[in-house]
Amino acid sequence: MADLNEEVVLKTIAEGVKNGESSSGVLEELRGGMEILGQRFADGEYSLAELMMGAEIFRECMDMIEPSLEKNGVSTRGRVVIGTVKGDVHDLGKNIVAAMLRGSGFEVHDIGVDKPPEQFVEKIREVDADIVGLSCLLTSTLGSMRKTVSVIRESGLDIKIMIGGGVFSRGIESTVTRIEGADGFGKDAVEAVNLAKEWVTATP
Ligand code: B12
Repeated sequence: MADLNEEVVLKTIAEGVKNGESSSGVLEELRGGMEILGQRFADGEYSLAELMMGAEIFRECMDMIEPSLEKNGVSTRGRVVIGTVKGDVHDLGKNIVAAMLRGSGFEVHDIGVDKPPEQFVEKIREVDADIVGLSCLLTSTLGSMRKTVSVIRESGLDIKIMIGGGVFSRGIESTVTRIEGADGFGKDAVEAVNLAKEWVTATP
């Protein structure tokens, strides 16, 4: 993945899927590759074009993996609205979280990337969501994440707010407590699903 060897990556993933390898294990490996890719970009070894190519390979892999993530979604455990905050267009991680939540039986409404707080609020109202997930990858959009959390809180909606994204996993900001008003932080899609399950079970 980090070497952008599309042919090898796609072949390896296709074989893994065929042999029934664990989807989350495969995803973790891919994510590791993206980490290295990001580091090479940060070091000036890769250009933006290479970053974009990595994203494209990742997307192709997701197309192969997603059906196995989603196949065990049967009933609706709860409704989730998810999106990437304003100013940020990264969506690969958010899409994994959405797919895993769907696979665990949640009804997920993905509003996309670069979304202002008002659009989150509007969608939460429209679908009467139980949980909202906010994704953020850039240090420069952390303010946007904070604003979104506070606008949702000020709207008076009865909703659990989950935050996540590379900006946290990379350790730039340490923990969820840094964003006042959010109910929980998921470092990856598995944690996101666990939090969501915990919250809907706790609801009487
Ligand atoms: C791919 C990529 C891109 C692609 C994005 C394509 C797409 N459709 O998403 C493109 C090429 C468009 C891009 C653009 C840019 N990028 Co970029 N990008 C990356 C890269 C290499 C990988 C990100 C990724 O997808 N990782 C894989 C996914 C699976 O991981 P993830 O997002 O972390 O998601 C997991 C968890 O975080 C969590 N999670 C994610 N969302 C959520 C939500 C919730 C609710 C929960 C609970 C959990 C959760 O679960 C996921 C699955 O486990 C990172 C490097 C890195 N190490 O992150 C840089 C990186 C994020 N980008 C960076 C930069 C600087 C940019 C640009 C500004 C570059 C430029 N000069 O234009 C632009 C910004 C555009 C914008 N306005 O948003 C920097 C950010 C640095 C910083 N401190 O802010 C990074 C870190 C690279 C670097 N080391 O310099 N980028």
